[in-house]
Amino acid sequence: MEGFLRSCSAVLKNGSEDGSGVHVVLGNEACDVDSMVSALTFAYFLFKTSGSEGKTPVPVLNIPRSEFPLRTDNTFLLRESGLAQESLVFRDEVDLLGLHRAGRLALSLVDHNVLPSADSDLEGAVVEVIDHHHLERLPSPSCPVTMETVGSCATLVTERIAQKAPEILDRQVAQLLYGTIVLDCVNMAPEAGKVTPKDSQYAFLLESRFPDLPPRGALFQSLQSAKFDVSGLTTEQMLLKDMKAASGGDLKLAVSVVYMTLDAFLQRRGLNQELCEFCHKHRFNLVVAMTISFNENNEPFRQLAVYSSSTLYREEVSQALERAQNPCLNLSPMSSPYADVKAYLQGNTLASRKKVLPIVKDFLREWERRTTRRGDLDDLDELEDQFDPSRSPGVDDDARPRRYSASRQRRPAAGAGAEDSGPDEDAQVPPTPMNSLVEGCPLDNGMPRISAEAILEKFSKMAEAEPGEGGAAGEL
Ligand SMILES: [Mn+2]
Repeated sequence: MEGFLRSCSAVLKNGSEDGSGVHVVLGNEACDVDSMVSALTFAYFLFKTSGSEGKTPVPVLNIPRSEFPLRTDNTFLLRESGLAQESLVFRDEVDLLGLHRAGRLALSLVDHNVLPSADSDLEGAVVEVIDHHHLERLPSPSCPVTMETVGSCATLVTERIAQKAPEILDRQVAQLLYGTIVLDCVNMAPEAGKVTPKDSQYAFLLESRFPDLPPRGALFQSLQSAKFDVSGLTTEQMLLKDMKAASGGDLKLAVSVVYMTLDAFLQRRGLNQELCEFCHKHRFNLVVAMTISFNENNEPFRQLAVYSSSTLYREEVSQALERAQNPCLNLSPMSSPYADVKAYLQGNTLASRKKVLPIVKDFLREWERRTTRRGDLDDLDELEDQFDPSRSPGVDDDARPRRYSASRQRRPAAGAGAEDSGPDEDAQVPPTPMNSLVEGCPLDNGMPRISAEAILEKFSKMAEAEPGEGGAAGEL
């Protein structure tokens, strides 16, 4: 598998010279574990069985490479299976449209069955579909479709391999497929309502052929934890993973959920500098970091930090949070190693970001009213200077968007698993897929209890909240 993957990037480089064909296997834009593994293993199957009519099979992960570290469950399974990220090919590394226009592209879709509108020009290249989502494509003689509503698309790829070329199934390929099926089918628990007889059949087949695969319960737990493990991320990646942006008047801020203790977060080397750079790069004046961790009884433990290089903004937002009554956050100050960071223990452990964001937005509306009514730009700068005489105007002015120019940021691309799609929010970066941690996340009330009731309740809620197919929430 590794050798095959390494040859793929070489093929893309050399192919541009010799004009040979490429058969790309493409997963969906959420690039969850199922999409990644289905693309890798189906392309490998085509490669080993010479099933591509002279074109070289290449699995392509449907996100830019820079976003891959945020998919911590993907990176975990890849690492556990002994594959290197470097050997993967990402969407921003291959010109699919160019290849198609040159008549050199064949495209197989796995884990989705229609191309998003932005890719509709590639439709002519689609030669096959393997998917487990609701079918939105008309069958055609030129494009065979394998669609079954099983728990995981990886089950359908396993079936194809088992029926057509069982000899190519080695332990590495088996572990990728097995991990994906177990994750998508919620540890094969019937109560979760995901697993089908076919998923069980092929999970069992993989287990019997490779008895040394990790036990399914342990594998499921480690994949589930990997989803929430941010320890390998940079500070910027941590803040982006589950971020919502909001603005009012001249103030643009981010509210990020960070899955570690605040103490550990604040102890990260160079944190103050990294927060400062984060604000500059993403044009925020302030960041609220809401940390969540779990005690030995798996009860959630919440802390909260407010960062801004501007004392005025930092104090105003902190006071709004301290004074909040709906709900009361029950904040008690903690010591902070940085003057630009206010740190709190959040006594109200039930107040997730879903509860905190409205408080922040209320404040922003009020702030906009207050500062706009003041009218004269200079008044506010004077006021701010009173709060923060050490402020460096050059730096701060650059970081702060121009007042009264509350320009709308572009909406995140549809189909990218956009969960943060409230109409009144500015989202500067596309949100991470829904299988990452957003509000109402399964961990908000403790580690997941895999009981029938808990899962059924969670899933019926998710089904209500997310009627669309194709996003990663539909996958969990
Ligand atoms: Mn899937």
